Amino acid sequence: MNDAYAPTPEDRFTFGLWTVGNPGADPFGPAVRPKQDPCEIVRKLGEIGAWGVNLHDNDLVPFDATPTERDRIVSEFKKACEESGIQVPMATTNLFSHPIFKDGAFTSNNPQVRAFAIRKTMDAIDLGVELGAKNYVFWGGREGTEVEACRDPRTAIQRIREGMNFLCEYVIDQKYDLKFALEAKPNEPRGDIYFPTTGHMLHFIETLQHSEMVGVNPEVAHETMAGLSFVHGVGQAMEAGKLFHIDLNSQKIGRYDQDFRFGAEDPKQAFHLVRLLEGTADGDRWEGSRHFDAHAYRTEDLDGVWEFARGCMRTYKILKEKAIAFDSDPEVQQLIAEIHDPEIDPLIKKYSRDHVKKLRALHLDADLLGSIGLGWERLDQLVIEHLLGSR
Ligand code: GCO
Ligand code: MN
Ligand code: MN
Repeated sequence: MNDAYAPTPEDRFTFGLWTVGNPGADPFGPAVRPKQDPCEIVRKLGEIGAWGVNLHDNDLVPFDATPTERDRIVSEFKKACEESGIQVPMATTNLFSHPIFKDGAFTSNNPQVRAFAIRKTMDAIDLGVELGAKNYVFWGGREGTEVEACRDPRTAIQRIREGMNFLCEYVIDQKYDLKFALEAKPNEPRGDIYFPTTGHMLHFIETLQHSEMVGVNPEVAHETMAGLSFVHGVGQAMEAGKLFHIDLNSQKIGRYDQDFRFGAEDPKQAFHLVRLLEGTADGDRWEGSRHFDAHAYRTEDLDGVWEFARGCMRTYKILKEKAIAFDSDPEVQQLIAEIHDPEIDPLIKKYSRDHVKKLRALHLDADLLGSIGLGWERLDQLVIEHLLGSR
């Protein structure tokens, strides 16, 4: 069957070992699905048409593996990836599961814990590079507090900066072709996590020694938890040339981190996101991985997991088709056509005394301008009609 929504390598769809491998445990109950072997996951990803797999160090190599065990596991995994045509575009470090990280990794008050975190990350970077990763994600899940009195937030920020500067130097010194992508989250598992949003991250990055090699990895669920527009956050990262990676999933506002199948909640926001990433309205297509950092509902068995994975990709491609149709709709184009005013445009683009003089002399009728309807009701109705398939 010729399926227009069948994923292709150009779609750049990736999943984490921890996402399709998620066994469904939550704080109130244990796993409901068997643990899947990483090589099996890779084979299955190949079958369903994904492009890549991403991993934390310990998704593949157990925390206490010996160097010999590590090498054996890695070489088997590489073989499975090659045989399945699966890339490893991103890797990351688990700096949150082991009790040593219970009060943070890079932000811990104990220098021994901070040293351990840096060393573990260097090893995990080596692993990622060995597997071919070009992006390295930092999600500071435990970098936060419940007891605010334990540390000055400025100290926490300085410690993370030192950690990032150290690890950037490590990558440069090793001559690795690797970029860092920082992932924000407002809370969970900590009461409050440092750098709660992508916007906080974007500023922090500019304070790093090698800011050119550091960008962001925004996640739908995390910005939605904070009640923010994900599309605006991603747009700002793209405009700054700092969107290095993206975590796609879905989430109801004001809840815990739900990590639902892409598009499961708020398909309208998902539509606007796909439209932005694919550049169907304006601007270039973003060429990075479309990574699904999500997992199947706890109600599912393994069949349900693969149904979930196919659903993420399929919904993305359906939304892409909708975005193309929407942006080629003449009525849409007419409604959002940019208004050009050859007299005014140059005046407000750049300050000069002459421009100030000309601006002051302009006749601008505030009441008239304020009385013009913009047609956004119609525009949004067109969004809905395209989405619901009646246009
Ligand atoms: C979460 C995060 C993680 C990270 C992953 C990679 O809230 O659990 O989104 O899934 O993305 O650890 O750094
Ligand atoms: Mn994530
Ligand atoms: Mn998440």
